[in-house]
Amino acid sequence: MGDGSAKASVPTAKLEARILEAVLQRESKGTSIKSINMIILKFPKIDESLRKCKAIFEQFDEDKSGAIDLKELKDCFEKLQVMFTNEEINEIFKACDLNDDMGISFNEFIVLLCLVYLLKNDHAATQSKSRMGIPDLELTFETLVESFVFLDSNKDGHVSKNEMIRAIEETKQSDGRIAMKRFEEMDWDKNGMVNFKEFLFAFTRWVGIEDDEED
Ligand SMILES: [Ca+2]
Ligand SMILES: [Ca+2]
Ligand SMILES: [Ca+2]
Repeated sequence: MGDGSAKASVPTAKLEARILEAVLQRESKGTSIKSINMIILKFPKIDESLRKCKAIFEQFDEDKSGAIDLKELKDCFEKLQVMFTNEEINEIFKACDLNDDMGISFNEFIVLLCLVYLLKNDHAATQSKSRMGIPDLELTFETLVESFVFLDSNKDGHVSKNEMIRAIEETKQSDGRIAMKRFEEMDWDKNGMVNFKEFLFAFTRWVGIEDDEED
């Protein structure tokens, strides 16, 4: 856990490109979030909702190993009626298995579901109101997407350090140093930019979700 080294694996590049494309598309629609304080005010609700996600996680961890393996993930998508090709599922699995232990832990699972939510944005909109049959969580995912869209003020799909600084400066009451620290935590590969996936991983830590938390 907590190993921040950049992964050199190429296979997820295609998926990363699709995520970026989906983020850019979503960004063109704007956001209702107007300040960092608005995001922070939503933390308790996000936290509560993501904790409920634990029950879903446990349900799909069929062998109760504490992690979701590739086969369990396939079953999971089937049950949620999320349609992906085998190749796509492999890519998503790899992209979200941040510590490369061939299992999706709880915080990795939250990121995974949120990415699925983002990627399934367009297709499912026509079918039903809920994309994945978990409306509560989807509302939270939407808040996370909106928060990212707000922070990425030039809408290029990445939150830069300057964008973070500007957002903090606009919020006079907020402690800029803490926010800067948070930016640095988010920027896993230390390239000065935070992509949507990095943002999500950081978020699962900010709201206090731990892997090995007691029920
Ligand atoms: Ca398992
Ligand atoms: Ca893992
Ligand atoms: Ca940007």
